[in-house]
Amino acid sequence: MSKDIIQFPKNFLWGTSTSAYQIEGGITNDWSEWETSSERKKKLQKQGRDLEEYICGKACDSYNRYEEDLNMVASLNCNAYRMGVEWARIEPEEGKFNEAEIEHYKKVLDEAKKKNLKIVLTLWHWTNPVWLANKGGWTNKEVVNYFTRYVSTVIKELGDRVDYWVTLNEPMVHVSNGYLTGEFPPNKRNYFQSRKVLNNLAKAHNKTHKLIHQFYPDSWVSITKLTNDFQPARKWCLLEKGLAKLFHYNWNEKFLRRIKDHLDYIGVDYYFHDRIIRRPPFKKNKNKQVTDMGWEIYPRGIYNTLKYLSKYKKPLIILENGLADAQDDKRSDFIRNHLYYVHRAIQEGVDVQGYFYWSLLDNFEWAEGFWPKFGLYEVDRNTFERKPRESAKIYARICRSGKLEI
Ligand code: IFM
Repeated sequence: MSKDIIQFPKNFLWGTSTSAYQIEGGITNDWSEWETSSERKKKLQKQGRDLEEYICGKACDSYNRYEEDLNMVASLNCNAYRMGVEWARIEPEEGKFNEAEIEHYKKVLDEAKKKNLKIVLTLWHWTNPVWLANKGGWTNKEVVNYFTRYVSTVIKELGDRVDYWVTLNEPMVHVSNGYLTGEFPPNKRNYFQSRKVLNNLAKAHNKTHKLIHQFYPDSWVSITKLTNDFQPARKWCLLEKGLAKLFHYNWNEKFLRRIKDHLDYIGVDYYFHDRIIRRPPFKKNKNKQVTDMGWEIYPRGIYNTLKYLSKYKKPLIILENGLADAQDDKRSDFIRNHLYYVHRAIQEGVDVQGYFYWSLLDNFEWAEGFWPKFGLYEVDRNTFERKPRESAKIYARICRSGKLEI
C-alpha cells in the first residue's frame, strides 16, 4: 500500500529541548538542597527507594560534555536547540555574578552557533539560587527586581547569541507543585502564597519581556506554557463540562491572560490529556496506551491545544513534547503521531513554526529522579556514555527531510 507523505513548512524549526539543572551536574540551588535534606531522605528511605537515584548530583555531566551533546543535536539533523542557563551558577551569591560561569555559557552557545543551530534560551526552569530561596523565593516582594537584575547580565553577556527567549518554564507547575501540592521545593501548601508566586512570575515575565526588547527590539520572547487538553469525560454531562472549563481556565488560561500583551510567540509544552469526571480525583482517562510514567498517550490533544492557543494570534513553537519510554518501543510512533496532528493544525491555518522533542537525552526528572527515560539518547548512569535509541534515527530522518510518511 502506498504511503502518504506530509511536508512541513520550509523554515520549520526542528529541535530538541533540555534544561540546565536536569543535565549539567554540579549545581547547588534550592533543588539540590532539598534532594539532600534529611526530611527528603527519610521519606524516600521509608518508601524503600535508592537515594542515589533521587539526587541530581552530576546529572548527565553535560557541563563537561556539552560538545558531545551539541554533536548529538547536529546528528539528529536539528536546526535548533533549546537549552537553559542556571541562575544559581551565574549569580551564586546575591548581586555577585560569576564571570567564569558566564564564560562557560558563551563557549556552549558559540559551539551551538558553529553548528548553525538556532538557540532557544530558557532563563528560569523552576530552580532558584539558595540565597533567593532563603529569602522566600518567588513569594518575596523583591523577586521581580532580583530576576530582572540577573536577566540584565544574561542579556548583556549572552544576548547576541540567542535567537528565541524563554523567560519562565511552565510557571504554573512551580505555583502548583511548589505551593499547592507541596511535591516540589519549597514544599508548601498555601493558597495565599501560591497567588503571590503566580503574580510575581507574571510580573517578572512582563518586565523581562520589556527589558529584552530594549536591547533587542526584534527579539522573540515567551514562556513555555504547559497546556493540557481537558475534556469532559461525558460530553452530555453539564457538570463535567463545567469542571473541564474550570480546569482549563485555571491551568491553561489564567497565566496567559496576565502576560498576553508581552508575548512575541507562544512556547507550547504538550504532554497531558485529561478526561474530567465529577468526583475526586476528577480525572478518568481511558489510558489505552500510557508512557512509563502512566501518562496517557493522546496525540490528538496536541491538535486541540494548538487550535485553542491560536486564538492568541501569535506564532506557536512546540518547545516540549515527549515521553518516558525506557524500552523505546513507543517513542517513534509517539513522535510521528503527534507530528501528524501538528501538521493538521498547520493545514488548517494555525501558525506553528517549530517542534522540539523533550528530551535530547535521559536526564534528571525532578522529584521522580533518574528512572523516567525521556531521551532520544540513552545515558549510562555510571560512565555517562550516550547512545542513540532507534527513535533518534527516525527523528533524524524527519528533521532532515521535513517530511513524514503516514
Ligand atoms: O522534565 C520536564 C521538564 O523539565 C518540564 N516539562 C515537562 C518535562 C517532563 O516531565
